[in-house]
Amino acid sequence: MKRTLAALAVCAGALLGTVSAAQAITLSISGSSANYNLPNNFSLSSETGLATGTTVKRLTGGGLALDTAGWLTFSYLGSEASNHNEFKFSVGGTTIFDNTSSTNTATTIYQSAAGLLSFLFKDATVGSSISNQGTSNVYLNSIALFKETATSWIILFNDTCDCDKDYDDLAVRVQAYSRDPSIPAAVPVPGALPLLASGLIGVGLMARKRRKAA
Ligand SMILES: [Ca+2]
Ligand SMILES: [Ca+2]
Repeated sequence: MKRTLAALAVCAGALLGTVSAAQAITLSISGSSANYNLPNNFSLSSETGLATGTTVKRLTGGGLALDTAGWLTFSYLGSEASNHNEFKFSVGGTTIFDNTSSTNTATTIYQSAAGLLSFLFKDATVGSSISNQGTSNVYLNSIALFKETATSWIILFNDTCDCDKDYDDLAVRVQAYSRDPSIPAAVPVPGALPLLASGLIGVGLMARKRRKAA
């Protein structure tokens, strides 16, 4: 009986291992940032779930980083700005969101290496830009981050207009996945069934052997 329980424990452990291994990925700030309370004129509360007084992390040399290679989705949340602002992924690359465009509703998926994410905000009105980890200790043309969960962050941009520090000039949600979220997941338990079945067959054979020996 002890052997039977041990064999079943091995099978159960293998099943749990299959499930937890697929979930290990996190986004976090690498390097320095400073607490910043969103001001009274922050105007994307309903779009972001953030409000006046919410403490965000203003980047002061740090950046948002993935702990392991994976997939990212970016979602447009909104923009309150008179300037023309853009959000790009892979620095200098494709514009994903543009606050003068009406087609910012799609969520886009990108594969990313581990380490700092390669995103960029551009204030196209004045031609300035700021990349992840590119922010110095100033408010203009800078980025602030808010952690929703270990895999979901809101990225806030304050553009180059020297008129406020509202961090609502373009807002994006980034979410991390250990696998491509556009491909339907293989259900982990049926996938591990052959392992469980072979364990149970082994247990059955051992019981039969013992019966024969008795
Ligand atoms: Ca602003
Ligand atoms: Ca604004």
